[in-house]
Amino acid sequence: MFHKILIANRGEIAVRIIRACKELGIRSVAVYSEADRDCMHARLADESVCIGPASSSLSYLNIAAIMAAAELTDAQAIHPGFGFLAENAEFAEIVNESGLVWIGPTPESMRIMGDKVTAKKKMEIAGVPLVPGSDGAVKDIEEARAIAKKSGFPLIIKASAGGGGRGMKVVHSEASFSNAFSMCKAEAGAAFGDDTVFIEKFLVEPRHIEVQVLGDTHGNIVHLYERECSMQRNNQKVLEEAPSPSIDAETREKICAAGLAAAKAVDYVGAGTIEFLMNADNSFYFMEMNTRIQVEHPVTEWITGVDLIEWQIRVANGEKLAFKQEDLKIKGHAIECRINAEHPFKFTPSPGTVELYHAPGGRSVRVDSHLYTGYKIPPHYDSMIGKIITHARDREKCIRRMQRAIDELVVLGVTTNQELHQRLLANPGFQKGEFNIHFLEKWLKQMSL
Ligand code: MV4
Repeated sequence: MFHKILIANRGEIAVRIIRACKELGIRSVAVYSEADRDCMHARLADESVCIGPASSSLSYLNIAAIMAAAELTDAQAIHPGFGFLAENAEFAEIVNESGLVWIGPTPESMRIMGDKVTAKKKMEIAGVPLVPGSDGAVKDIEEARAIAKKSGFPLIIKASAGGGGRGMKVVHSEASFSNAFSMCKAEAGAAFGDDTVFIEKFLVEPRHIEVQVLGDTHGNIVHLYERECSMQRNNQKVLEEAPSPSIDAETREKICAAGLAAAKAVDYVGAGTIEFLMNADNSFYFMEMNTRIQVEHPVTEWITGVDLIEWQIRVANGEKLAFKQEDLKIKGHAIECRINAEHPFKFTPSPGTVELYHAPGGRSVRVDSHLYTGYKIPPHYDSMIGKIITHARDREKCIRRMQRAIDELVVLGVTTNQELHQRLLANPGFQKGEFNIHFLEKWLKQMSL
């Protein structure tokens, strides 16, 4: 096993990875920006190295500084967490070529999945269902018009180098199509340095369901069932759960098999997620693959009993998966609420000093957070300050447990989205499991707080 791992991230996920390292007897190296000197991850790690100023581009995205920190501390492997450099194939390659171990998939599979047109081609060959639309990239406006005429409206134009909601445009009628197409292409070129775009039929009220996969370097790949991630606003998930409350056993088997086929098509190594959109009739389509650990991984950990960060590290070390697909069964239900330092209904960020922090506890409650009383939340990074995860035998009990856990949380000094969660958990539509990706935004509009 590795004797030392560098964690190229900050905050909650860095703390999560440091904890896994400690439990495995691996020394940890934290990197931190000048704004993060007093951040929990820098304190919890065995060693900490400052890698630059507050601005992410000069610190957590600064490859040279991170590699220098790894060299200085004699780290053997690098865990990227999520966000920042986690899906940067070039960084993964630099890590590997420096004789260090990248705790993640091969740069090759990162590149394939990072390019949505290439990813869709792979998925088509693997027999994974795709949203009807253009056959790959759309070269020019003439070709685009022909496809639009054939598939009809609404449709969606997506940048091949985009993802996670970046670089896409929904078009409702022919009148606005040409403009939207040129705009999307130009914006993609400016944002990603690649103006390749493709077209899909726009699914009107889908759910976002994603399948967790895990592969080792010996060719073993398993799925760890699905997560329901439809509860989102502005492409930011707010609450996730596993299993999905809206699918039956038969649909579950199908979507998990599709996720597994997707992972196998790229000989996937490590933890990854296949995102699908699902219609009301339970038909589903591949959207994209995230080649990283995700924020919402704890709900999967809880229903399967698998420590995903531990297994990311183990497979990076060349170990074989110690369980087979048939060993993995769903146990109960898990929900995660993301706690953000922001206004609960206006969503404006709320950095500043945490005057008091009291975390919920008790039976079947997990809190993943880097918060402590006196901590000064810097304004430079994501507003997520922690996650509360609950587990129970069934969904109803799990919701009740989450309600009491959210009520127990105390964060003074900054504003959090605690009240949003309280209202959401009490919402009949949520409680019935009857929602799609537009539910939260529509509901917020109605409330007009
Ligand atoms: C779509 C779609 C509807 N139809 N594609 C948003 C994130 C990125 N992964 C792709 N996204 C979407 N693609 C087709 N053909 C709707 C979305 C979408 C969405 C998807 C999942 C969760 C939240 C979303 C919010 C807005 C749009």
